[in-house]
Amino acid sequence: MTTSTPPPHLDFRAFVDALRSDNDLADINAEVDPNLEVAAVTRRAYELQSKAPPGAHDGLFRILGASGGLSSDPQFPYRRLVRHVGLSPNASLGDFIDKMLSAKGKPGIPPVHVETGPCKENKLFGNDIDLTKLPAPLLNKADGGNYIQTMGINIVQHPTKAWVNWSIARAMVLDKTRMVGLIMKPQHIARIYAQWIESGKDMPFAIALGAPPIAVMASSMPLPEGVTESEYVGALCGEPLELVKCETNDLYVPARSEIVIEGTVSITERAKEGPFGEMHGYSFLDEELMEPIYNVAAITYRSGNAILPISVPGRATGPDETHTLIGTLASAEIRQLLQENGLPVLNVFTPYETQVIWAAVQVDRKKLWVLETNAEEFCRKIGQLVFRRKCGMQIHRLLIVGDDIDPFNFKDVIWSYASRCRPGMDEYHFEDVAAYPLVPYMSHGPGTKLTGGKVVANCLLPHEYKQEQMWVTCDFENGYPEEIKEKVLRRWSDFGL
Ligand code: JRK
Ligand code: MN
Repeated sequence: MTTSTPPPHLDFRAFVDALRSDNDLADINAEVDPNLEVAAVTRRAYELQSKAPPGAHDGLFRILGASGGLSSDPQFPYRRLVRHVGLSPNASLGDFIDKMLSAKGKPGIPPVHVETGPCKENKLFGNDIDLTKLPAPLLNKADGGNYIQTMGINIVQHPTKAWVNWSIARAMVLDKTRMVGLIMKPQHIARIYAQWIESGKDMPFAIALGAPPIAVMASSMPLPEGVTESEYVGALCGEPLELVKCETNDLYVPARSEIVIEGTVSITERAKEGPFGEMHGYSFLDEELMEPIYNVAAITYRSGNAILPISVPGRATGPDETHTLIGTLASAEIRQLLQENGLPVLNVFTPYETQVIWAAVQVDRKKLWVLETNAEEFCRKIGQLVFRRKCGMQIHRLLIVGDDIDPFNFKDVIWSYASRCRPGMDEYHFEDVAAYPLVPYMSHGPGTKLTGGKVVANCLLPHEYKQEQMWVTCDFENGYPEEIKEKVLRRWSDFGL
């Protein structure tokens, strides 16, 4: 193990310290109840974009909420997010996406195995394990259980291949030694779990809570099947991650994790999971999911009151990690997919205002002309690519916009959709593709639940496929010559404005 203090993107505790020095963290030393109160504080913090609230508790762990929420500094709203990957606080969402894609095409850098690390400072086995004594928070009054796992990395390995998958998938406490968690197709954890069922053996797992922030990001990104996320992180950092072996199985976890829960996921036993307040802002009362049981064999944790990170998903009036991570990282992967297929796409983004159900695809119009295509052909091609891939799973509406539109600016996106996309003729429907069953109009709407309900909306006028735009945009920026604009700006305060 290296002894020098690692940078914030490689160490969760250094990350917490960085937020504190950014004046973007509220240290709460008063006791806060994990039964709804911790979550209510966190949810309000997302919505008001106030500092990230860690709550103290008399139990084993401290709690950090809203680690991926928008920051309290209106000048740098994405500061907390870009801190995860070692970018400077003023980095934009576009810079963040560029960073997450920067290891594409590079060989992965496999992690190094170290003897021990901070996560091994304390160990609990057998009768000492009692999940019900941990401050696992109840996140919403309709929830069916206390969710200990909302921001940890779920680590599993394919039973016969070298592929080790890292992802985030929720899990709630069932009793002293058991949890139950969502294992949903087509996620990689579900693909690997299906292979364990085939093999007839329970699936070893580890959940690393308070893991290196850059690893949390890669775990929330829909990297292609077979990619070992820890190797992608190594390539992103230009150096290997340090991992340490689990106590009770052969998996490896980031040595600098706050808390590690390990054991096996049963291939036969299931229990009721949820209701859970999900990423679209609903906790459905009729949720009747039966999901696999996680049997816990050991818990290890860092000394000095280990920190349990939590996410409290909800309405994106206050964007939380299910929007800032899931949406932004899906945007990155979709951009990569379209660009590697030779399409003239500059950027892709899932506006938080749409609960990350929509993605705006920004097209380089000059390069579009060269393709000699039209709306129908172009939109169908993009829909076929995105809606048939796992990275497009969560997206139900793709908006094809021109390069006069900033996809990160929702006012731009909604203006082009409202004014350039003719209802009916400019909409290309996909009813034979896999749906995202968590979207409320799929789970609780009319029609089939598992397929369809997706559309590509063409927000380019027909002539934009061939030539320069035939309009002048009527705003201050575009509607006036430079000398008039300069004059107005010069005289602005004289006018008493
Ligand atoms: C799931 C879910 C989740 C957070 N995917 N993701 C973040 C991401 N099940 C879940 C989830 N949870 C997720 C949450 O399959 O329970 C950041 C805070 C998204 C995945 C992502 O992590 C990865 O799609 C998957 O790319 O990895 P690969 O590509 O390797 O398969 C739930 C909420 C929490 C835990 C807060 C999910 C959630 C959809 C939900 O309930 O809304
Ligand atoms: Mn994966």
